Amino acid sequence: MVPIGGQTGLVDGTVFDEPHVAISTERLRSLTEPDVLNARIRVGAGLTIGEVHASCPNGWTFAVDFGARESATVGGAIATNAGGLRVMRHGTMRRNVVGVEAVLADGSIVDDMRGLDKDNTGYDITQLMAGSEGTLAIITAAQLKLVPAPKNLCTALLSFASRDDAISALPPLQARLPDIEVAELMLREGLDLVSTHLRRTNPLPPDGNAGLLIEVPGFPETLAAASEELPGLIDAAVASSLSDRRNLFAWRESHTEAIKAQGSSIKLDLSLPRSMIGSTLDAVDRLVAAEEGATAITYGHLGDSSLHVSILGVPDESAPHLESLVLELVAAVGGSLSAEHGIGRKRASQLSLRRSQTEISIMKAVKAGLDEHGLLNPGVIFSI
Ligand code: 2HG
Ligand code: ZN
Repeated sequence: MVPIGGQTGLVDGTVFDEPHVAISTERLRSLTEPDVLNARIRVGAGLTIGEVHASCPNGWTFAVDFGARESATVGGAIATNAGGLRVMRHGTMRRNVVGVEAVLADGSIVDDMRGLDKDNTGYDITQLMAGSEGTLAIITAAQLKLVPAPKNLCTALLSFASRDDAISALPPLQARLPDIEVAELMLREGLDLVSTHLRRTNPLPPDGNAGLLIEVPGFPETLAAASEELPGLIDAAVASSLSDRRNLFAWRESHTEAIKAQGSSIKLDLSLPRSMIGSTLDAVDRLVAAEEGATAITYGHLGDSSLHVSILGVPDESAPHLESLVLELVAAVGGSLSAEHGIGRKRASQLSLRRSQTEISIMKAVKAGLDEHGLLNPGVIFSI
């Protein structure tokens, strides 16, 4: 049984060659009146993240947000513990879901929709379901947390002379602006692809090689004062209207499509200790440079130290070798081979690069306890 949400994942969590029953959650569209007093919204698993945003009452918002918001569903986002653009401030789906209703492999229904912030009465079933990738239960509804919507948001693209300058700029910026919600890294190569794809001029100045998309509650003057004297800063484009803001976000959110338009690529979704980002990316660049015709397009969630690296131009026969070299490098510095898209079927054979045998045994014991016949999403997380 393969649960299907919006199918926006990258690791084949809903793709299965063997005969199977696909269970779509698209008709689970219940939506109750948002509960402002308790800052909660109760939704069916089939609503999209965009629909949840649109259902938030005035002055409140749902904090999880990402480019695939109009297709990705609540059930899938919980099952994969989706992250996205605001994790640095609000955490991943785990921190924003306070209850789930789900159907277990034996058909019983678990209704853990109580939604209290504190409830230490044994194991946390909702959190167990978050990130379980459809292997423990099929999520049918959820109780989500609402957060106060920031009053004024300042959105800007800061351009830097080098990638290292952009990476080093984040800690001083955060120290001056503790509420930064978005800090997304984009590099010249990626922006060049997006610029061709969107038929717009690259927003970086000619001597700029890296951009940081920043969003922070406050006014442009506050951001200007905080970014003054950042080493390597060469330009700042501040949004002065909603359409400016949309355009700035489009540069970041169009990376996936622009890369896809180039053909097949090795797609990596890496999480790294912040202190290791610069040196690891340098090492990845060296590995990629050794492969003739290959280019790495790196971009993503600098704010929470997770980056997408898509490697273009690698022949199919050398792709697995290059991919494992990069993943071993990431594991060696204490990074993760899946920051936000999960293990799925694609990375199941690589789980032990990141998790110990003891951890894998714990996960398998939980799986066996809830789904003894292995009916739910076989081959996901653990190879068959
Ligand atoms: C993003 O951050 C998504 O844009 C997709 O996680 C990443 O396409 C990708 O590699
Ligand atoms: Zn991402």
